[in-house]
Amino acid sequence: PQTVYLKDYAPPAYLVDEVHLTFRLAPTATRVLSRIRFRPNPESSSRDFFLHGESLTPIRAAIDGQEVRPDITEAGLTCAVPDAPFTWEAEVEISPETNTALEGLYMSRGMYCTQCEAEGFRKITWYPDRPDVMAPFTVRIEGDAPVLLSNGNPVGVGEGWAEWHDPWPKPAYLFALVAGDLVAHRDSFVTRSGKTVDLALWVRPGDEGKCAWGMEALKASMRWDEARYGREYDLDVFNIVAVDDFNMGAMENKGLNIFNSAAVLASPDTATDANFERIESIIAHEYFHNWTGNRITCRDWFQLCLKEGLTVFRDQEFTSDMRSAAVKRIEDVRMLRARQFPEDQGPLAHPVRPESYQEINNFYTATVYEKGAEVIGMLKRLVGDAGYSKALDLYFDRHDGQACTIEDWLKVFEDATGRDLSQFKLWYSQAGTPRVSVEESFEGGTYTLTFTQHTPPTPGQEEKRPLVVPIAVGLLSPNGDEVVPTRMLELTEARQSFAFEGLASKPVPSILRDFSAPVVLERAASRAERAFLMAHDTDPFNRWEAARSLARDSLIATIREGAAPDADWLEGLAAMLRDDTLDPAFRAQVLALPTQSELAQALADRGQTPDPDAIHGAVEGLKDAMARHLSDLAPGLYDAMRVTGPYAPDAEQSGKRALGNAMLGLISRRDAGALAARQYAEADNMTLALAALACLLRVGKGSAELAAFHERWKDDRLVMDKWFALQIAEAKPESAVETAARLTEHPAFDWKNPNRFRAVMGALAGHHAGFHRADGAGYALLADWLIRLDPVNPQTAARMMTAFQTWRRYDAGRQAHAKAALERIAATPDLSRDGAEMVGRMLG
Ligand code: BAL
Ligand code: ZN
Repeated sequence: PQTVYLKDYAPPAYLVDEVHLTFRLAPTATRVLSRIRFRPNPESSSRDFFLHGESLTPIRAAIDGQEVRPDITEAGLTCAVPDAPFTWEAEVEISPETNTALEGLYMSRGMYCTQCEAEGFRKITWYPDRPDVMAPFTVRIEGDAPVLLSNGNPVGVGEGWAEWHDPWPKPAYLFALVAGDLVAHRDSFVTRSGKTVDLALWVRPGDEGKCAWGMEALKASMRWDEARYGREYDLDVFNIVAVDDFNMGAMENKGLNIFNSAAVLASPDTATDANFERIESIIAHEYFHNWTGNRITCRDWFQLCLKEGLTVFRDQEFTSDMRSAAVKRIEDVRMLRARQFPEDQGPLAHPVRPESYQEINNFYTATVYEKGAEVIGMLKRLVGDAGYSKALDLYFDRHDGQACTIEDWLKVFEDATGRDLSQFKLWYSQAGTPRVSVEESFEGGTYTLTFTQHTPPTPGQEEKRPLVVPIAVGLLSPNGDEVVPTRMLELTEARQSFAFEGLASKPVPSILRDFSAPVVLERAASRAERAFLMAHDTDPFNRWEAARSLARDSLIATIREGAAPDADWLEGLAAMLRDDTLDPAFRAQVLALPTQSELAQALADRGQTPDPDAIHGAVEGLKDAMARHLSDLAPGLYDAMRVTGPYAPDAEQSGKRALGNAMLGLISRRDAGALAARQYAEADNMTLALAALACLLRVGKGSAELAAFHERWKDDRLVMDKWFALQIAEAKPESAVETAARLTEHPAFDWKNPNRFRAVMGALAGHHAGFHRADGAGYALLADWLIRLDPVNPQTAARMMTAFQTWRRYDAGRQAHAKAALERIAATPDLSRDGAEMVGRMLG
């Protein structure tokens, strides 16, 4: 396959002033008529006219009314055109019903819908399908569906047709069309300048009761973007549609967001608190793209982080404001470590702004999104809140309506703040997670911290340069008072010292507060010092982090030496749990242990080959120890966390349920699931029911409840995804593969539906000891299914191949099995470009 390089970027030869599309919908023979006004681009010296187009059946083409016969290839067409503005007209036929890849126009259970990012529009009609070609669109849809939607504002509607006009120039990847038998949950929003926007959330009949939360989240997002970023909505309508078959979480098409139904539909009895929080943040994310992505878009796909990193950062800020900033930061860092660090430390490592790709769909990664957001967060720390605001105002003023680059983005910060960002820019081009180590000294009242930074090599990047690393540090006195409040140190050299003067005694440092940079902090702090920080740090993130690192080290000591659980950590934990001044959601976070995959990486970092069974055993042992140590406390805390009154998925109630469910987890280790059975029987919401069912399965019970759950929810696809995933997640390591294999035989295992495929195969890949079973059965089962899915839906298959990215961490036996599985995928005839690139990088 062909590799595309950032360095080869060239501006488009032709620009588009206007697009008119007519769709005559039919499941296997939709006609798409296009009328596009082109003009030569004065910024380009090329006059080669090329339009992308894939899997299109040509019917006719004309220029300025004269029929033409373009040269058509698999990738698109070329044609002789006038050296002046002209009108291109074409008619093609496409088959939405047989489009299983879910890119372009496809059907999901009788409903037409589209997904055009990144390069799906070329499967709809011939077009310069690149983000730097922006144009206003007018769309006419003809079809027998009762609801016909596209981008922008409605222009007209009649029996069997509708017309839409989007006045804001946009790239083709933001095009959307939906047609089907849908019902609307409606509301409205008055913008700060007094304009009323009609809001609608479109769902299948029967799902009306799952819309209220998404709508509230939308209105909150609209309010927040006005208040925090001064960004107002710019159309008369805002539509969201829920779709069952969708590769991603959701898509920010202009004025017509399309959502995976899992990322928008929720009711208390079908969705957990975590689902509600995720929906709130995804609704916000897609809405925020209206300015960061749509009004200002990317020049090319290498700049993906320009819109994604920034929009993730904005949705993180939103959730922090709506809920608890400390808990949100902990959740985000947990996610970063679980998903982005392995990527950055393995064969799939790539910079936040990649420099080459074969298939852009493979770069919608945790690095581009989550590390991209961390880079924005660092920038904000370095320039301060006021500098950040000034830079963002300038960004919107200067670049509205443009397709931009990271250079444009950094330039607004330089112009707004006067700061030179040339070294900071390395964060965009240098892959890998930096390691920062610390030494300390204290002499004559001066306390000195000396930092050393080092980024290990990543594929294609052997040599790394020092980065600008903002390190937030506070100092505590030995009695727990904060003697130096948080100060932002800027580490710019490979080794650098920072002095704090005038101290009466040697302080205890709290380093990398609020996780001020996405690095691995290597610090040999004593257990006593970490226990002190766990009890006294004023920075909630570092309090959590101290507890977390003690738990991790306790587990590592058990795995390496069979050591008993760290008693100081257990005592510190008990003290935190008893502290009612602490937010229950925060206390629940303190109880969560590092993931088994993180422990495997921690062992590998210490030069030891991780044994998944030993890791699993140590985690189970520690949980048992927690259950014993906290046994006096757990029942009272469980009772205290009971929520009275009607269910609300807000921070307060969900925090209580999280801590109550954590207590249930501990109690059920000692009461053989008695309390869990009661909670399951009495639960009036999914958060309590699912947690109770998980506890039952964990202790080898719950088969009656599992059957009843199936009976009650067998017609609800989203709840059934939970039913599938839970059984695998809670299986013993030796039976996880068989559980997954058995579930693939279940009549409801609709493997072509991405949510259902992920529910089963994603759960298997997430079961560390089960997936990495010594006999390779986990690898083999996943490989079988990836090979089967690849020709049907390459994008979803390729994304799940990342389950193998850590394969080189393990012992020779496991490596041989994983390698054989990867080689089997690589050898599959007609493997997709998506899949070939992924396995190639992992085997490379
Ligand atoms: N743009 C793809 C989906 C998202 O990041 O919002
Ligand atoms: Zn996004």
